[in-house]
Amino acid sequence: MKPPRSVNPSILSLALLLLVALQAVVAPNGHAASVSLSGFGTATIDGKLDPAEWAAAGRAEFLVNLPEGGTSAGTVFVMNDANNLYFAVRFARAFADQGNNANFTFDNNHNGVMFENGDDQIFFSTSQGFSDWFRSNQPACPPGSMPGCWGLGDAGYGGTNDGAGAFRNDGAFSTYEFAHPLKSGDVHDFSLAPGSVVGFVLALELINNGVLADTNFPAHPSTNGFADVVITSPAAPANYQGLWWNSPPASESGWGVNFAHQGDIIFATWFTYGADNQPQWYTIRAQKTAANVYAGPVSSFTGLPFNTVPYTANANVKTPVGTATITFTADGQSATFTYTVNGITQTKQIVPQQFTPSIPLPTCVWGAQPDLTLATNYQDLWWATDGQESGWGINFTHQGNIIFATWFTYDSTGKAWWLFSVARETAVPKVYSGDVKTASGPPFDAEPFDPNAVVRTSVGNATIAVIDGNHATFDYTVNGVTQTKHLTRQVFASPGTMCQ
Ligand SMILES: [Ca+2]
Ligand SMILES: [Ca+2]
Ligand SMILES: [Ca+2]
Ligand SMILES: [Ca+2]
Repeated sequence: MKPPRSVNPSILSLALLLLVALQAVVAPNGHAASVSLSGFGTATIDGKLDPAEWAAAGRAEFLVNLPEGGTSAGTVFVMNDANNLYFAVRFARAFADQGNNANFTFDNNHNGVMFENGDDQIFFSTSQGFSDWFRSNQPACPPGSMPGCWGLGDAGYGGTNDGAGAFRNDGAFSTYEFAHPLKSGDVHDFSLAPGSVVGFVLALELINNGVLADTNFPAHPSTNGFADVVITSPAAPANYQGLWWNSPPASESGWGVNFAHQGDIIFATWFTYGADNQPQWYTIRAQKTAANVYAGPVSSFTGLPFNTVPYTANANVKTPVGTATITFTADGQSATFTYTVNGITQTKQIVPQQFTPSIPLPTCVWGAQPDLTLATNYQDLWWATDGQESGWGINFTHQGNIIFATWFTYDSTGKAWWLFSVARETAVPKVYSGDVKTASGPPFDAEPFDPNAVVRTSVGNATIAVIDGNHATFDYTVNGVTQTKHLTRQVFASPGTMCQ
C-alpha cells in the first residue's frame, strides 16, 4: 500500500471553512450537530448493502456531486455493535467512476473543533484501499490552517491500521461500507462506548476523465455544522413483568395474573376462583417457545396454613391441572391467554393493569441491575428470605406510591388461598400500608365472568417496610393472627429483573 497522502486538499479547504465557521456557532463543550444518527447492528464489509443488514441504522439523505455535472441521490448509514462503528454510503450511479474516495474525519472529543491534533480519520479509495489515519500538527502547521492540518497513517506512527472498507458498484448504486473499532486501544483512534457522541464529516470524491467532483456531508458545514453519531446499546428484550387482567380494563375485575419474567421464563401466578366460588390460585411456569410466545404447565397446590410456625419449606403438594400459552402482541401492550385447566379450555385477552392513568407503567428489564438492592421500584415476585418458606409468595405491583400486593398462600385447612392489599406509602418513606382482603367470585370458567359477583372482605391489615430494593419486612394481622415475614425477591434466572 502506498503511504497515505499527507493532506487531502478537499479536506483541507473544508476544514478551513469549518474553522472559520466554528468561531461563531460552536458552543464551548460540544457542537450543534445538524444531524444526529444512531442505530445498533452489525455489517459485513463487502460493498453490498443488504437492506436487512442496515435495517437498524440511522440514516440521512444528501446529494452527491457528479464529475459530468449534476447530482445523484445519496444516503449515509450509521450504526454500531459492541465492537465497531459502521458506515455505509450509497448513491445512485449506473457505473463505477474511475476513482472513488470516501473519507470520514471525526471530532473524537466532541468539543466542536474538528481536525484537531489526534482526531481520528478513516479513508477508502478504489486505488489505495482502506487506511486508518489521524490528524496531526507535526510538523508544525502553516499559519492559518486548522489545528491538525496533516492526515497521517496510524501504522506509520506507532499505531495500527484498524478497520475495514469496501466499495462496489452494482450497475444501479455505488456503495461504500466501513468498519472502525469503537475502542481499538490505538492512541491514534477514538475510544467510544455506549452513550458516547462523536462528530463526523464525510468527504466523497468521484473522479472521471480528469475531473474531480467532491461532496461533503453535511452539505454546508459552514451553516449546518457537523453530523453526530450516538453510540448505542442493543435494545433490551421485551419483558412483561407485572399484573395483567382481562381486556378491556376492569371488564372482569376480580381476577388477574401476575407475571414474574426473568430471561426466557415467565412464572405466572393466576388469581381466580374455584367451582365453590372460593379463592383459587394456579401457577404457570411458561417457557419461551417462539418470539412473544410463552407456554407451560398449570399447577394447583395445597400446603401448610399461612400461620404455621415454623414454616417448613417445600412442604406444599403440587397437582398438574393443565397447560397454558401466553402470546404477546408485538408492542407488548396486550396478550392472548389460552389455557386448558381441568379439561376446560378458554381464551382471554389480557392487558397490564394500570392503577392511575397519569402514572405510567414501569419498564422492566431482566439483568438491568445485577444488584437488586439498588432498585427503587419493587415490582416483582417476593418470598420469605431466599426461599426459606418456599411454597408461598407475594407479588408486588408497584406504580407511583401504591404497591398492590397479591399474596398466594394456604388457609387453616391447607387449601390454596389468596389475599390482596392495596398498600399506600405512608408518611414514612418506603413504608406501605393497607387493608388485607380476601375475595369470593365466579368460577374461573364462568361465561360471562361477572365482576359484580365478586365479593371482597377485609380480614386484617398489612405493612410492607422496604429496607432496600431486595429486602422488605411484611407485617400483617390476618384473621386475628399477627406475624412478621422477611422478604427477598425470588430470582429464578439470575440476576433477576428490575423495573423502573
Ligand atoms: Ca455489507
Ligand atoms: Ca475535537
Ligand atoms: Ca488505528
Ligand atoms: Ca486512526
